[in-house]
Amino acid sequence: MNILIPVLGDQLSHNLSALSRQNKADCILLMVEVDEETVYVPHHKAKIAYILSAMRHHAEDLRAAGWTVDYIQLTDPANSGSFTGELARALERHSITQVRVTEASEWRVKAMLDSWVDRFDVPITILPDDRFLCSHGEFESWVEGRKQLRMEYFYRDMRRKSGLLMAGTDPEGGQWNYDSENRKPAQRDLHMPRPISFTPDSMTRDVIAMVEARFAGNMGRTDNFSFAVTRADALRQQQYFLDHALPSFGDYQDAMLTDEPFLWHSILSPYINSGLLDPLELCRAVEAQYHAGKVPINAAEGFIRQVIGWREYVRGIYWHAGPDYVRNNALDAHRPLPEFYWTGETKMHCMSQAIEQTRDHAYAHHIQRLMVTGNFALLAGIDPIQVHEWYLAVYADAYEWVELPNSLGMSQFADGGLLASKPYAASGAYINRMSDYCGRCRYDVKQRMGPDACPFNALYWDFIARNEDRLRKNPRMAMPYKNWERMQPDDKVALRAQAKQFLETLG
Ligand code: FAD
Ligand code: DLZ
Ligand code: SF4
Repeated sequence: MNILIPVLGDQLSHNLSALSRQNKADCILLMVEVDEETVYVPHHKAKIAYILSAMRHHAEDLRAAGWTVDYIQLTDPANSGSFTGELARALERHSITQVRVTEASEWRVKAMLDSWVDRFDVPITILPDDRFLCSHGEFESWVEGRKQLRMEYFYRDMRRKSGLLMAGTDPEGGQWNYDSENRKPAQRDLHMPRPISFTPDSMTRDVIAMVEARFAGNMGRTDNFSFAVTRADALRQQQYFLDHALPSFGDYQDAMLTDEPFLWHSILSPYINSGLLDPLELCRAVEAQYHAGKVPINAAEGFIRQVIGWREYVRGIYWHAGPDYVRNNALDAHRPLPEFYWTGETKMHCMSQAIEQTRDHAYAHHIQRLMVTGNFALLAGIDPIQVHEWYLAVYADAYEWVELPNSLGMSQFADGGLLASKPYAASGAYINRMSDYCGRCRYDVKQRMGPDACPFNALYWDFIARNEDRLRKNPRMAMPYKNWERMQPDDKVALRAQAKQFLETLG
């Protein structure tokens, strides 16, 4: 045996590039649970439990497939606490002539892997991660010569490249994008699908006990832990989604309902991002459901757009924008993140719903992240780094490459429009249209002024006024600025005073 292959916590795929075409008898796979990964943000307890349990189960699967796996647990007394320290120890334990590793998914870990090349006296090969449709080079070629980077055009190229939902050179159904058919509000439905609840086995229970002991102060619950932690179970959730939720996914993609955290969403992102599920295989299965006449085009296209469109696009933006992307603060927002983001203790029903389900399930769907918690932070002028660190901590699917462009770019417009053509800023009317939250709220979504007024309303106009110099020239913001201009000066002053008064209560 002479090849050492580190397998990171988001590389839990049997077809990982570092493993490809290797003779199993020549290789030792190294998997390590390390402090530095568990503390770079205060991860949700269920997120840590999910990743570590999925790692332990994957190590078993790899062994069953004939690989030798050297696995170091977090509580191992000799554990150095870092990927680099564990590589050094493994090189001492084994007689190794080369190291192969699939590239890291984020800048922080990339810098670490790059440093190994000079640091260790053994050849180190870093391979591209080919679990994505678009390579780094391909994305850079797409960027070249473009004034604006817009997801829609990138997505069309990915459709052509993958052949997904294509009828020759034309899009299936005649349209590239059925987004306008993805915006129905939902009605409560007794037959609504629920994600499968996987009962923790003894390995997962051990991890949960360790997490509860070691990360007691972190946000979240584990007593209701029900994630799949193996590829086999993740495939069961995939099949459940295809059969039960996908048919209505398109219609209700943007909808929100009280005490219904999952609706018709797939709840597959933790499995896709850690490697248990293959995104392209999933998209082909979605396409097959469409061709079999089991799901409408707006569902199949809507889903495939999220995966080969948005997911690939945000990864491209992350690497294109560089390691300093995180420092962007185009709207000059500096307010600290309110404490209720961690507790859910707020009278705004939409916010408490989104945050409480985040605490309970390490999950919120896209519109809750973008138009409730994200929108509130944007309107209130919360420091984008604090917003980013919150999203990175609290969701089971959160890794910086996918979370940062979504939070800092799409939701906070802190990159000044590199990713999104306009800020996703909205008053209470949007939340009222897409949910049943407002009917159950202490505030009145129709009021703009006074103690019962929905805070989103005055905050929205305050955001518009505060950012006039930065946003007025954006053609997609013409309408809000026209409406702001039409308002009576006294109303403008009163709205801004109402917003100021509310913001002061945030502490
Ligand atoms: P579905 O609604 O069933 O969608 C299907 C799949 O499409 C998802 O599993 C995911 O793989 C992909 N997808 C959908 N939208 C996006 C998107 N905008 N970017 C990338 N992939 C997408 N997604 C993450 O995977 N990790 C994150 O850390 C993350 N942070 C986010 C932060 C903010 C502020 C916002 C607005 C969005 C974020 N997203 C993130 C995108 C999206 O919210 C989640 O992918 C989705 O909610 C996951 O739930 P699901 O699997 O049920 O998704
Ligand atoms: C998120 C995470 C956590 C909490 N713990 C570990 C760990 O102990 N070991 C590991 O290999 N990976 C972990 N991860 C996922 C890593 O942060 C992720 O694989 C890196 O970000 C790779 O870029
Ligand atoms: Fe949220 Fe305002 Fe509706 Fe209350 S009234 S749920 S605060 S949007």
